[in-house]
Amino acid sequence: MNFNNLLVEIADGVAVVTINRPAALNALNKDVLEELAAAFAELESKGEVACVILTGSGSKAFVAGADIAEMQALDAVSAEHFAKLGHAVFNAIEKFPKPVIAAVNGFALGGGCELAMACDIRIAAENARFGQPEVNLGVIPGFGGTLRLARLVGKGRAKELIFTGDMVDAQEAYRIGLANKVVAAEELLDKARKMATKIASKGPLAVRFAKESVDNGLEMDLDRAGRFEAGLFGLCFATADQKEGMQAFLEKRPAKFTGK
Ligand code: CO8
Repeated sequence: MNFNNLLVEIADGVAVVTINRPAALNALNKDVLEELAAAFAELESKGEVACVILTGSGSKAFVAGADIAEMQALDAVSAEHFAKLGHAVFNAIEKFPKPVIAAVNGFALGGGCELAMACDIRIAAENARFGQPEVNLGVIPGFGGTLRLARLVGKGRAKELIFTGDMVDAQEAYRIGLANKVVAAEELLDKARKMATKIASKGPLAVRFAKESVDNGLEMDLDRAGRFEAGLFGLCFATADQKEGMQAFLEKRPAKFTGK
């Protein structure tokens, strides 16, 4: 998989996608967004990939935001178009049928924080900094920040972060539920790989259905969400993985899942 702004490596069931514009702190321009869409579309069809890690190149930034130089000249119509492109790409990552872990290796600001929030799990390096500083530029978060931040950390905290434009460090992000865990910067990719490999060893269809149930269930009332979950639970019993998983338990051996 060859891209101008991304590096993609696949090993042991895990794909690592690295946004590679370190001179601009991995800022998201139109090309990066389009390449991210293409990379995830290609990874979806790769049966050998069970989990994806998304990170930024260099030690300073995950992604320092949408590309301000590119955005500066937009008019109202093209800005809406750019925002819709970001929404489409981030929605595709959120709905990607395999888990996506953001390994946040420095600044995750504006569109960078929004991208990390579209991932299923965020592991933060000790030097990570999260924030939605768009008001400093006279704009609002436009790639889903007002929506996903409020869902992740609650309305009050989301409004404080968005209205002040303040950054929070990795420990504070962990405290408010924006980061799942904080690790030493030099261990970030190892820890992310370890978690991804563990997930990759589970029944892939079960993991996929669980992701669908959590994400969709949160947008439904409890009654409908319960019925949705029960339907997916039932669907598990149409898979070979359910038969293998339960048989392996009873035979006291590790399960060999096939994703079928
Ligand atoms: N866009 C473009 N270039 C950037 C960006 C960015 N977001 N962030 C950093 N860079 C560039 C700098 O311009 C600089 O380039 P150069 O070396 O050519 O001057 C290089 O990266 C290094 O940056 P700094 O010298 O500024 O590094 P510092 O360590 O001094 O500071 C910071 C690091 C604090 C991260 C600082 O770079 C910064 O504040 N960056 C901007 C952060 C920001 O405001 N992000 C939000 C952008 S807006 C956004 O994301 C909106 C998303 C929704 C869009 C909706 C569509 C319409």
